[in-house]
Amino acid sequence: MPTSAQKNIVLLSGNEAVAWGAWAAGVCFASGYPGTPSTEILEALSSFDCLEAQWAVNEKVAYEAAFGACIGGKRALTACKHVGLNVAMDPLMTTAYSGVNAGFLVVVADDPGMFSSQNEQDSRRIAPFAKIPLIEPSSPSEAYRFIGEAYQISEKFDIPVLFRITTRISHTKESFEMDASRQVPIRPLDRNISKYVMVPGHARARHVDLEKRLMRLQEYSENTPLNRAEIKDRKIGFITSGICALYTKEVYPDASLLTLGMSFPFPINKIKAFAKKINKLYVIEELEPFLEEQLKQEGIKFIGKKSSWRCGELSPHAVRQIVDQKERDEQPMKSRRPLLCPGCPHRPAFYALKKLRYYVAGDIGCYTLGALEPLAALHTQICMGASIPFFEGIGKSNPGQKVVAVIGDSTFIHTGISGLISAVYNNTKGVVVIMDNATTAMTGAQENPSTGVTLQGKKTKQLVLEDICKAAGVDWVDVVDPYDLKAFEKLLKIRVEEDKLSVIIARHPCKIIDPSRKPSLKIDQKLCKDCGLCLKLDCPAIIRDQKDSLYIDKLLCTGCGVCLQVCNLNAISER
Ligand SMILES: Cc1ncc(C[n+]2csc(CCOP(=O)(O)OP(=O)(O)O)c2C)c(N)n1
Repeated sequence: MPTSAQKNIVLLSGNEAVAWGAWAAGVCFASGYPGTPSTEILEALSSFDCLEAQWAVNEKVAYEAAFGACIGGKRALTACKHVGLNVAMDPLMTTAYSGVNAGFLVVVADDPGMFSSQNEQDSRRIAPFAKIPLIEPSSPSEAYRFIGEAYQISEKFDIPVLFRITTRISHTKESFEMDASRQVPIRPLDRNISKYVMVPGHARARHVDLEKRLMRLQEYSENTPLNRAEIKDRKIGFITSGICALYTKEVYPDASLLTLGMSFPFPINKIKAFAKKINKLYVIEELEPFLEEQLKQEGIKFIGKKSSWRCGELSPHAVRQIVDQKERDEQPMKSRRPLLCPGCPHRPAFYALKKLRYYVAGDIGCYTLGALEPLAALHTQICMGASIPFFEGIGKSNPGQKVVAVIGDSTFIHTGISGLISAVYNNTKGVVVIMDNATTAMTGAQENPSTGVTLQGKKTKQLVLEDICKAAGVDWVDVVDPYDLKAFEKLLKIRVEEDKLSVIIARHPCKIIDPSRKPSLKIDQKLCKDCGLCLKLDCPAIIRDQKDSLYIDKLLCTGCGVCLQVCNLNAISER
């Protein structure tokens, strides 16, 4: 939001800057699926009434809906985290061939250091693979400015543009002057069949055309001010991109610097010209040696980083160490142990699963924390939607082993439904638990089709999970409140013993969206024998005092009553 009427000085995070940049560039349609660190881009776009901003069920659908808007003649955008881009790879690869009508941006937020991700893939490599240009801002203000430029590139060269940021840019705030005016360039709906119907005959021609477009983009990359050389001290110089440009500037303010805001197609002549002027040339980049490899190919002499720096995030300190040719020596970051919130409905479900000693094929969401001690009741988590297919494969390869799949409501809708249909089709037996907390909690409680509300707060048709499961052909579909531990455990035991495929929907709203509380509980010290059973719930409200006795923290306790059901000695009661 502008904070000064005269100068429009704003303080924005990188994600907000992307949204404002897109707004100023006339974006009319934006679609995404939540994923840290990219989530706030769509959330910020949702506040503009002049455009359509949507959560899609997954990144592939988001990409395709936004691309549809681009064919329709409106500037469009899709945003996701790095692993989300993997889900959207299918349309991404072929829309490079077809090209665009109105401008189309794919904003991807990588997560070096894996603050909230299952891998730290370097999405820059996707640009040459998909043959699309790559834009990398190094700050929120650049993110704002580069968006407009990226749309022009997309339209001029008839191509989707990959706009890559990282956690540090997404979540860092910068104050800068913003030209808060909006221009909306619109094109007519494109009816060019040979461009948008990628049958082999058309696609062959579009591939040839894509190579020509890339050659023109190469020339553009050599001359664009997005790639900027600052010649200062010629004894030492750096080639860098993204947030690393800021780190390098901070540590070596007097050095020469070539910052690549458009790092694919690689501006090789500009780089050669820069390298010639510099005595000692360094390449500073996070994760993969993406720039280094290009320089090596061209025989340009430079000093790069040791391979230990391929893992994890960089920092100004890291830049100094890379220049000193040191190995990464940082100790792993000490962080607070993650755990489920007090009153989280996932907790009792995992308590029961652990007690029954089933093998649990898990998925990604808050419920993945069920893998941590003392619950330790979730045995796999690789990518979104993998739980049900894993459950199928593990069960079929281990007859006799009781295997259960566990998946959240948002993840089920994302890519779980297809796994369930496949399990039904292939005569799979066993129990799938859908942990329905009525929100996408992991990424900050976003709406999804089962909540019946859109990103822009409009009421919509609510997806009924039990109807979907029944329609998929599941034999038994039950709904149970996991707060009722006994009922949940009993049902689970019954269904696991049956030679059928069943779904149990463990339904209770997340405490973030329903912060209501009951009176807090207390432990009667006279009855408590410190057997440790309640501690197995891993509830943050159950704490040891200085005398080593257990007590329940009044402020943290939500009164969910799960510990009360677990205690065999009736030592827990209402306050
Ligand atoms: C492909 C992909 N997209 C997005 C994410 C980010 N993400 C992780 S879990 C999750 C959804 C969690 O919601 P839900 O399944 O309802 O479980 P909850 O957190 O509410 O327990 C999201 C969006 C991801 N890890 N991978």
